[in-house]
This record gives sequence, C-alpha cells and structure tokens, in this order.
Amino acid sequence: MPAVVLIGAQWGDEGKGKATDILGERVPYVVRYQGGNNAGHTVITPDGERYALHLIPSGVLTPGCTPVIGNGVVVDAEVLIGELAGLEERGVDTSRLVISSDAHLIMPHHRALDRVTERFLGKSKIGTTGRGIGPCYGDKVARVGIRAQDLLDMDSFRDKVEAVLREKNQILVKVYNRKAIDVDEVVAEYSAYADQLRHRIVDTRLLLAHALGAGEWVLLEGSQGTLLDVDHGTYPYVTSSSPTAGGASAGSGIGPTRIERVVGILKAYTTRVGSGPFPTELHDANGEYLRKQGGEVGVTTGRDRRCGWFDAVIARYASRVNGITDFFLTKLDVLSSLETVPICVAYDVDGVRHDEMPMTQTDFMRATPVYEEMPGWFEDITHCRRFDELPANAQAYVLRLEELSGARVSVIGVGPGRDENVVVH
Ligand code: 2SA
Ligand code: GDP
Ligand code: MG
Repeated sequence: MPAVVLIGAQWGDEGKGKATDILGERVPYVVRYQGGNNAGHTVITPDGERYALHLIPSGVLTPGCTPVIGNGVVVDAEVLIGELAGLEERGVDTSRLVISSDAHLIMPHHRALDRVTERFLGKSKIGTTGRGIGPCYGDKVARVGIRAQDLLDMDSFRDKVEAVLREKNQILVKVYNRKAIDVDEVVAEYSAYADQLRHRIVDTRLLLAHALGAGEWVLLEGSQGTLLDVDHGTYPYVTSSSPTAGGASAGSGIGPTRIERVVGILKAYTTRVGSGPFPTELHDANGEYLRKQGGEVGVTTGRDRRCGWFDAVIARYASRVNGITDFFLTKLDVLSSLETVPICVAYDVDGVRHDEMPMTQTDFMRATPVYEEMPGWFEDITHCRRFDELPANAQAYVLRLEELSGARVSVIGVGPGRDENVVVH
C-alpha cells in the first residue's frame, strides 16, 4: 500500500491540520517529516474541541492512529513533553507517539541564537517564530547536532554538548553579549527529558517500512508550505527545512517510489506570516476583511497574518515542484459576500509579463499581480456538501482556480469543522 504526502501549497496555514485530521481517520500512521514546533496545525473535532498542534502529528487525535515524528523533524523536548501533557489532560491517548532516533534536538543555544540573530538583522529580519528552528538545522548540516538517540547515552550526550557549546558560547558571549550556557545545567535538564521520552525513541524508518510492507497506508504531514521551502521558497525568507513533497522522503526514510499521491492544501486566498515578498498582499479594507473573516492569526506566535488574493502563479509553481495530484481547496467560505474576487493569473515585472515564477528573487520582489476579476457570491456556503449546491459564482471561481493551478480540486473546505467539506472527486 502506498504513502500519501500532504503539503502546504502556499506560505503555510492553508489548513493542513484539518486535512490531515480528515485523512487520518483512514490511515494508521501519520508522520511529520520536517519542521518543528514552529508549526501550528489547527484541528476541530466533531464535538467542537479545538486543538493547536505544534510538534505532534495531527493523527494523534484519531483513535488507533500512530503519530510518528520522523528523522527530518527538529524536536524541542520540553515543548513535546508539554504538548503531550496538554493532550493527555484533555483525554487524548498519546501512548502510540514515537520519535525517530535520528531526529535532531533543539537545544537552548538554538533558541538563544534564533532570537538574537533576528534582533541583529533588524529591518531585514526573517520574522522567524523564535523557536530555534534555523540554528538547529544549521547544526545538523554542520554535523554538530544532537539527536534523539543521544538521550539514550547521556555520557556521549555530555561530550557532544560540551564540544558544541565551546563554539556557541563564544558566539553568544563575544558576538552578541549574551550569557554563556552552562553544560551541567543542560545535561541535568535533558536527563529529565530523557527519562520521559526514552521509551518513545525508535527506528521509525523500519517501523514505516514494515507498515507499508504489511499493506498499511502512511500519511506524511507537511508543515509550513512550498514557498517557505529552503530550496524552492522565497529565500532567504523561508524556514530551514524542506516542506515540499521531496522533503517527505528524506525526512521519513520512505523511498520516493512508495509515494503514490501528493495532496496540495491550497487556501482560496493567500496569507503569509513573517517577512518576505508577497505580490498579492492587500494593505486595504479587503486585506482586513480576509484577516478578520478568516481568523488569520499565527497559531504559534499569535502574530497577525498578512493577507492577499489568490495567486495562481504560486499554485502552478507548487503543482510543479511537489508533483501535486489533488488539491484540497480550503476556506472558500471566507470569500462569501465579496462583490468581486480577483485572481492573480500572472505577474508584471518592469513591464514584462511573467506567467510563471520569475527566476530571481530580485524580480519576484518587484512582481506586481495581473488580475482577472471573478464575480462574487453572497450566500452562506458552510452547509454545502455537494459541488452543485455551491452558488454558480463560487463554482465558477473554483473551476477557474483549478484551470489555472495545474491539478484537480478534489475537496473544498467550507468551514473549519471536520465535516464542513464539499467532496468533488
Ligand atoms: P522559522 O521559525 O525559522 O521556521 O521561521 C522562518 C519563516 O517561516 C515562517 N513560518 C511559518 N509560516 C506560517 N505558519 C507557521 N506556523 C505558525 C502558524 C506561525 C505563527 O501556524 O501560524 O504562529 O507565527 C510558520 N512557521 C514558520 C516564519 O513566519 C518565517 O517567515
Ligand atoms: P495549518 O498550519 O495549515 O494546519 O493551518 P492553521 O491551523 O495554521 O490555519 C488554518 C485555519 O483555518 C485554522 O484556524 C483552521 O481551523 C481553519 N480552517 C481550515 N479549513 C477551513 C475552511 O475550509 N474554512 C474555514 N472558515 N476555516 C478553515
Ligand atoms: Mg499553521
């Protein structure tokens, strides 16, 4: 049986949590393969309970599903323990959660460096979530990272922390005028985490290979989104991992030939949180309307999200770089009661039309949208469950997005609830 990848097709917050939760009902394994607790995935269960998941795969809310934190994830042990406790307090069974022995740990110096380097960058800051994500991936690639498996051997853990802090403390103290981090304190803190997490650390690659071999479905849950990918996104205004479908294989150890479908989660308009270029961003009443109506506030940091019209250039790009087989179009209901709904079909860069993503960031930063106006609709669509129940103008909007975006729209979200969807295919 195959693996299915679910990714964000824009700048994140497209509704991946809800989509994973729906699909998670049918799959026994849900795997996070990149990112860490920078993510904020919202799930609303049928009894109206709202969950904001940061590190734990959304499948945790489905009884019987095994949530897997893959090797590509960066794990803040303290946050993970807190998230587990929060879910358990609400009666969620977390006993099946497993963590890859190869997942890297976010350490105190990662959090400290993330905050201080952002402050140092001033106006050109990335607008990170401040969770230590970039510095942790930096250490991973520089081969000085500390992994979940190091919690199983605290002597070697101490040696590694000592070695890495020798350099990082110099930077913290001499470059940034911050306090040095004490090795003994780190070892004591992480020994306590080791006691709580040891039993969950496993060879997740092997676990998933056995699951696939036994004919089970595996769902790979992306976080952030395509335009935040360190390779394919709006660099340097990106996260430090690979949220695109290609990253799912590297971040889980599931070979690409096992992946059969790639579902792109696509919001019916666009949002972005943090700095960086955003051609269709609105600075007017329409932007405010989308933010209010869509509840566009960061799930992790509480920052207001920047809002703009749907950008088909980005959707086509996401189709291409992820090999999207199906789109889950979310938040169509948010657009109800607009006179007209513009769609960005191309960019203008210094008088030249670009139908596809410009090759350079310099051009992308200068891109202005070429809009096509679609007539809006005023009906409440949250109760629609079949495509033909949607108002004619809403149907036309979806069909036009599909035509422009490069893959079929299989499901349409018409509300945040698990059941608030129109299934098209
Ligand atoms: P980082 O912290 O190094 O990953 O930040 C780098 C950029 O990636 C963006 N980023 C995100 N964008 C959208 N949603 C994310 N999760 C939270 C949410 C965000 C929040 O669900 O709302 O609460 O602010 C997320 N995580 C990282 C980030 O804004 C930087 O642009
Ligand atoms: P994620 O990071 O991609 O999981 O998305 P977030 O949870 O950060 O943000 C998506 C928000 O939209 C959440 O508040 C969801 O509950 C909500 N949402 C998801 N799908 C829909 C939809 O179809 N309609 C509406 N109105 N809200 C939705
Ligand atoms: Mg989110």
